[in-house]
Amino acid sequence: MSDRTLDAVIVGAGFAGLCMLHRLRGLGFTARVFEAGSGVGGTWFWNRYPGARCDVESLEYSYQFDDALQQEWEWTERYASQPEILRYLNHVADRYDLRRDITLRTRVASAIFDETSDRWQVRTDDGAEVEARFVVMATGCLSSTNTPSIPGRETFTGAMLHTGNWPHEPVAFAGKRVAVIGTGSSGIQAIPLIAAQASHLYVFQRTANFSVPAQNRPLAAAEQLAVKRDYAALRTRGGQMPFGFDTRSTEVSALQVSDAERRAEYEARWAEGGLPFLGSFADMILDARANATAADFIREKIRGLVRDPATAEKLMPRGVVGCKRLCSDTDYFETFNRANVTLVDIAETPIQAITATGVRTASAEYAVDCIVFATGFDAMTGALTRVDIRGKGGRALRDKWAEGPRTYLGLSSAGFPNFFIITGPGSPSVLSNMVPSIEQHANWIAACLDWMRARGLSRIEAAPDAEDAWVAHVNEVADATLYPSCNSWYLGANIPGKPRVFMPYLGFPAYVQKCDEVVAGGYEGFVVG
Ligand code: N01
Repeated sequence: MSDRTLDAVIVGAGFAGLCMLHRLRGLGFTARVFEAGSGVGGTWFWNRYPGARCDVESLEYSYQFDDALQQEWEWTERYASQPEILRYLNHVADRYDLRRDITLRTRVASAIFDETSDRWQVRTDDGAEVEARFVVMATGCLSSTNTPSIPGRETFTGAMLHTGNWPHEPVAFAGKRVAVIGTGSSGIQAIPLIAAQASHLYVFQRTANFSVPAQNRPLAAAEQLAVKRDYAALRTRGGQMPFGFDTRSTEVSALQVSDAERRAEYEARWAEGGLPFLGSFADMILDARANATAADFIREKIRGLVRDPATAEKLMPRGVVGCKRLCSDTDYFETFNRANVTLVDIAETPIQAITATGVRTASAEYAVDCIVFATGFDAMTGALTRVDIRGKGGRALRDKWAEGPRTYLGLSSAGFPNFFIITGPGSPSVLSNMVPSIEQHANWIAACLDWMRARGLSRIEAAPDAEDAWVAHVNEVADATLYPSCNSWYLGANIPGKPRVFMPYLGFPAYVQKCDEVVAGGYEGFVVG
């Protein structure tokens, strides 16, 4: 092995890359992280739009690898804001002295596997090359932004922003006419804050979304202390829930209880706030009739929150609660009661063009100074396929995945030895609390490298038959739910031409058990040598 050969190159310095680096260094491996941004933080570095905050509670959306860290870090709100999470990640980078192995402002352009040496040749966009035994993609599930190619976009003379790639300097909306295109989680968070500043805000909505109130609040010291007295209990509880955090999920069917009991449960969850709404009943995402009871409840709430009945009607989602990711908001629906906010239903009157001065739909032209794209991401695969990754026989990952991603456990893809993905397609990832999922993967990968080192092994890759069986299993689990029934980004349906394949794996506890069994079986389903 040449002196220049690293044990691992890690791509990305968000939650995943930082944790992976810490884990590998702790086992005595050499590793370097390459990060395109000018700072660490990943998602929380790029998504700086007004209102950006996590919708998993801060006490659970945090690392658990070091009890001292989770004891000492003080969260100030129930749901942490983007600046606070970014501070936390910078603290982690400093606390564990990670920065010396992180190269910022450097994008990995290609990673080519050399079959004769079992080494990856990794090239960065500045033309530098580095050799590594392993590559770990810690590139995030929601990091490759999607800006729709609306005709005339390049002719717009005002400012154009994307929530997922927000400027570092403050953006002043005061006195400005603003268009927000998109009403997913990002749009729903940003819209109330932009509305509070802009002279007029036009919200261009293609599909109305289900959203529940976050009920965010300052985190009381006593509440934080109570969790910290027995942090392990909260982590264990979260790990046993389908989404990997404490949704207070029940085993009860929405169809087995009386109307009054069902309503009481929804009211309690609404008042409690946030994503645990999905834990109201066990069959929420499994049974269309059960789900319809939740959909009716949320629509009734919207009717009560929005004064103008015609606007309320347009804001009412028609589909399945949770099929597109459930949003969590602060005053989203109430924002449409403001005189300076107009909802433009682009399902009814589609956007035809962006002009020099605004947005033109089939029925009107809206003059604006600024357009905010809250139009999401090429989720789960975009950040992987934009890197030129070539495995055995020079085969490109993007070619292998042309009909949709194929992985074993979401961690590895056949034909790409010594190559790992953190929270890749086929793992719980975006259907789970990302931080525990990331840690579980980083731990699994680090233990795998350690196991190989102890046995003098130089190569590990997914066996094609194990991968085929896993892909079939991921689909089988998804097909037993309501998830495939809508055009969500979980299915790639938000990106024109992207194959329609359900990408995440539902069921965090079963998944962790499977990963543990694979290890116990001597890395069952992998070919090692
Ligand atoms: O993106 P999205 P996001 N013309 O894809 C619309 C996480 N997240 O950035 O539904 C017009 O959900 C699109 O319309 P439609 C979370 O996992 C978490 O908001 O396709 N409109 C939709 O309304 C989330 O799910 C947090 O019809 C177009 C919107 O743009 C994920 O990130 C906060 C369009 C995109 O919604 C992505 O959320 C933020 C077009 N051509 C994000 N193309 C929290 O933790 C798309 N749209 C709280």
